[in-house]
Amino acid sequence: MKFHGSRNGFHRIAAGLSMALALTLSPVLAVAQDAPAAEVEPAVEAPVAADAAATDVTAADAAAPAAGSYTPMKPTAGKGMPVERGIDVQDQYSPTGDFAHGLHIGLVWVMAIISAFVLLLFVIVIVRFNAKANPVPSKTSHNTLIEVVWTVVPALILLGIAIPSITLISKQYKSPPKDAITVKAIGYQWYWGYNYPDNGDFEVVSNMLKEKADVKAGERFRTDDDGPSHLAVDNRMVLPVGVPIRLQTTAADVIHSFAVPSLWFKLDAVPGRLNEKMLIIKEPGVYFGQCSELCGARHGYMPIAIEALPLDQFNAWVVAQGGTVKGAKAEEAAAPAAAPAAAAPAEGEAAPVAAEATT
Ligand SMILES: [Cu+2]
Repeated sequence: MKFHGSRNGFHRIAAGLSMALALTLSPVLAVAQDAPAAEVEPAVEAPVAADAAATDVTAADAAAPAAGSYTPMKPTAGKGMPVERGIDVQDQYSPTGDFAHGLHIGLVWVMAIISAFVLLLFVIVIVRFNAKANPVPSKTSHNTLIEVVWTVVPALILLGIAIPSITLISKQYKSPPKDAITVKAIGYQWYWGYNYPDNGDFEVVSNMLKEKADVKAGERFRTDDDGPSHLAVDNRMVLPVGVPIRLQTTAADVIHSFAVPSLWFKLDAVPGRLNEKMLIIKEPGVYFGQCSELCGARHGYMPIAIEALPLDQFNAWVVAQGGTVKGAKAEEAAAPAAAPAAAAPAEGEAAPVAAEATT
């Protein structure tokens, strides 16, 4: 009977292992199946861009002279991205992230001190109270003082951890103010769409950039100016710096999760639901993240790249995308955008953006 039981156990382990192997291999197989489908992707982009232009004709007009105003920012090595041999949380660029990082460091110290203390007690017991060193053991069964201490001290430690933990939770769920800029991240299988309802309701479609070896001649591929491999995208989510953003997430097909570690932001994107959280970005930069909910075969190939710009540059980018700026007329909004365009002649990179917006 016992033997039979252990055989069952063996079967269970074997089944588990083969399941794990199948899961490990499935992305590879799925990618292989997906290859022809990937070519269709650009077609998805075209109608969206056309839509954005069609809904706001004046904005599209304004976009034409502003074509050269936006040049994608070069990411800073090690900022807003994972670093080689990194063992700590990524450096934080949001106020909540700063608080959370401080708490994380504090908790690591609490854990280290408690672990060292327990190890010390073990060593004392092993050395001083083994059968050889202490042949006649004490028969003490109660010590009120020790019992009170080992109950009260851990309770105080837990209380000390609970206060900043609950503070962090409340910071993470703080509602954005009414005048916050709303941006909606929509998860698709397997890319992201960024919708700007406060800025003329245009949508940016963001796909991962492939490596040079993986694209056909003439197709765009990733360079170091775009960002690290598997994190760089063709069109980034552009956000303003220093102002509260109402970042909403939803999905069109299955559950995705919008996560950017260096901004301490993670929020599930659920079909039929609109989740929202406030985000404040402290300084300009490019911040990378990934979908963090296992969403299907190409789950690992839908990175997130946020480019944070000062508010005036963000507004100029909005106008260049064919959007509108809140509280400003189209001409006024176009003016700051047109100025840098005149100063810096359009680079090759910026041209396709303009073409997309006007087609
Ligand atoms: Cu996903």
